[in-house]
Amino acid sequence: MNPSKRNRRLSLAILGLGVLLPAACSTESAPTANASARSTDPGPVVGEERAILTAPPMVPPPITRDHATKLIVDLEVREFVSEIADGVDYTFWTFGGSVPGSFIRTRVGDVVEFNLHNAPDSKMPHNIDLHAVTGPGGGAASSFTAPGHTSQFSFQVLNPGLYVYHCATAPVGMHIANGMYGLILVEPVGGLPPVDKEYYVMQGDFYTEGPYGEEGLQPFSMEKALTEIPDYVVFNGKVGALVGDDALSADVGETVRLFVGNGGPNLLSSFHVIGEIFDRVHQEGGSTANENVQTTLVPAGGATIAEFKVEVPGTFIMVDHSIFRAFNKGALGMLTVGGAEDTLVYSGKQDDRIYQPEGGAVQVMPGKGVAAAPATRTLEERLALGERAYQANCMACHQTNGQGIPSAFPPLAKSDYLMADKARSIQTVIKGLSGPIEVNGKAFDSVMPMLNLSDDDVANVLTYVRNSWGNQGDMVTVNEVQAARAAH
Ligand code: HEC
Ligand SMILES: [Cu+2]
Repeated sequence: MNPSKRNRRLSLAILGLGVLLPAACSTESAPTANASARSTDPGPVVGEERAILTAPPMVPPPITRDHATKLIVDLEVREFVSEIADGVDYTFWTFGGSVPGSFIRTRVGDVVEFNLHNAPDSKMPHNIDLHAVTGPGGGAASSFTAPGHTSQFSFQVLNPGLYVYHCATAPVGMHIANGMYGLILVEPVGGLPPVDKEYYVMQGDFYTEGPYGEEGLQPFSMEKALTEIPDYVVFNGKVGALVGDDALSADVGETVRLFVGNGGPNLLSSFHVIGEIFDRVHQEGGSTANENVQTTLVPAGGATIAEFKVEVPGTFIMVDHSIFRAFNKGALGMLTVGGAEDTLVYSGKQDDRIYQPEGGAVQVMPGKGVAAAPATRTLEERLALGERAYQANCMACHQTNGQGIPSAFPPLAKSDYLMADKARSIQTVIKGLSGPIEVNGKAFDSVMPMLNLSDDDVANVLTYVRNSWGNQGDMVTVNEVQAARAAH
């Protein structure tokens, strides 16, 4: 789900300013006194206010009050169809209209009055189990809500930390698989240390009837969910929810705090930011901080707080380091850091020269001198061999159906750039490509490596690519590939 547009506006619309009332107003607040047995005494509950809720990747502002309060939360369950990937629709069930659901920020000792609304046009009843609740079912039994109804219950947050909440209505797995999870933060007495940027990122795995990238409305597949082999693993509800214009951002010198959750329903996340080291990780969302961490494990139904300072500019890619999920199933987001270079911390590429381990003799490129392939093939042969060459050499980046990944790998399917110039497309495959290009109106500025393919392979793969996924072109021949090699 794209967090930037409708959801963000909706959640901002329900922001309420805290209304402070005299302490005496609320009799339910009385039980708080016994929480004082803890070493970090949250003190008595004073007044009441309405919780600020935000859609991902935004986080409500830090809590500045120095006392516990009665905190009123209004969360509406909504079911709707939205894109899980470009061109692929899915029926999401949501807490607050986004996946993950609205971020709830509380302070230890707060008494939360929770109002769970289920929209009148919902088809299913829903409830909520908050891991921050001390009590049977985490609130599930008290919050079971039919469409068009509201349930109210209240609980006191006794333990600071970052907690997952989720729907727990049967079939529980299906409600979670459809996007019904989010995070609730319980700040300790005195709050969290201040940082410059805070963001909300939550992973989830999705199971669809059609394979990854198959267009149209995709129903939930119970069979795939049971075997725990998802078609999609995404951050914030959609492939590409956190890339390009929707990437997280920070400036050099700033400190960043990521509230990272994993809704599952099945997979564990090996959360990693490429090119960054977490200075501090509150593993499992708890109070102990580990330092200098590369990859942190976020269990299904668990969370982590990762903090780091950004020292150099560039694009930092967030992944689930179970890496096929990142490059082939969607678990990839971006943090864009602006500001001045620090070449001592990171130099960038300083030199590129020929490496000759055997001395200065003539280098033989792999792929040449192999048994000669026939110079002529039928179109059918090239298409069949080209499909295999595509899967072996191109698919990891350009994806199963040539759809690419927004802002990272351009599409080959219906690519105007590809189809406009056959000779250029041959050059791209034999020499690689870098620098800014525009494909179907979208800008890319990245690097495609040089691939050491034989002339026959290049002819096959380009014949295949130029005749697949809506592209229509003529055959690419070995002669044309040889001419392209000679031209440069
Ligand atoms: C490691 C990732 C990677 C692999 C593998 C890869 N590409 Fe690319 N490809 C890219 C990137 C990145 C660009 C865009 C480069 C830029 O921004 O200048 C690109 C651009 C292209 C383009 C031009 C843009 C467009 O969308 O039409 C074509 C054509 C292309 N690749 C074909 C292929 C083919 C065919 C293969 C396999 C033989 C392949 N690529 C393998 C990453 C890759
Ligand atoms: Cu539900």
